[in-house]
Amino acid sequence: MSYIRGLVERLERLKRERRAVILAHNYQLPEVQDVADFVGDSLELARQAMETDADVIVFAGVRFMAEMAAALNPDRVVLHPVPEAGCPLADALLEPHVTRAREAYPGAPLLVYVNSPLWAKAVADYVVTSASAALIAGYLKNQGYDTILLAPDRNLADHVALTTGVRVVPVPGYGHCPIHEYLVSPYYVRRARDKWEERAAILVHPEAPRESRLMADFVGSTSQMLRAIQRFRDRSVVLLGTEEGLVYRARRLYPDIRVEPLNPTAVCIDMKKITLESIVDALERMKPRVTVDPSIARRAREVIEESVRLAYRLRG
Ligand code: CIZ
Repeated sequence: MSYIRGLVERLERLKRERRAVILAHNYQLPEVQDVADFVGDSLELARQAMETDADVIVFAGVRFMAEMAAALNPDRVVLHPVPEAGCPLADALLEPHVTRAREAYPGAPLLVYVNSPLWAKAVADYVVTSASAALIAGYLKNQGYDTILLAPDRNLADHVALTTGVRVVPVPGYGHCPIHEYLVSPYYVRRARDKWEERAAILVHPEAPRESRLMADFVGSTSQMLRAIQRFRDRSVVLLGTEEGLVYRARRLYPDIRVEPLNPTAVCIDMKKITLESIVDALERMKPRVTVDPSIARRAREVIEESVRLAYRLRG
């Protein structure tokens, strides 16, 4: 038997024995997406986990995602195969940033992006995804707030400010995802336009810099991009301006549409730390387990649940 077939068979056997599901983020390696029970964005996955009757969740993604899944599923074992798979954007947010921002802007609601540590979700007024941030900011504007705080991505804060007209203060001022900031930069968008002109549809993530967003045909989260691809099926190619792993997912969903990465070097090495071998190993040893402080997890869960309910209501 081939090495890979043997590995996948071991994985399937362990999954049955442990009553486990594998959740994989849209940015995971193709072979990890292939063995996953669900592939999606971080919040979709954490909520998906709540709907399964599995005893064990193997989270193939970065640490903040695994922690959110653990917080939303307190009665299940959550395994994160490579705990050092972190997120520099999430790690940029520290407690003094929040304290100082709350002091500087008293009464301003704090929106915390899912790409953040669990403690920050627990102290947030709302937890937002890149898809729900503008909706919730618009709702707050209608409630009379003219200033809101958004942590930790400054580009998402700018995107929300531009699309809603609300004053959005980024907390801290410099938080960014290096992949989107440097590898979905205006240079790569211009390079694609020079090559393809209007024959390409360019879709970029809100974590990309303002100039990249302004030149794109569409700006949205990974799940919004996946849905939007169909709208551009008349173009010669759809270019995804985000971590390149999303292209594999998109090609599986739309085999008849040509989908390419805007920049094939936009690779998040933390996302790629989760391998098939590490998943098999985690299931075999039933570790590394994700442990979260129960009181922080409870408060984070309440804020996430309330925010999700509000976003669904606002979407109509
Ligand atoms: O929340 C997520 O999964 C991330 C990191 C991005 C997105 O747009 O889905």
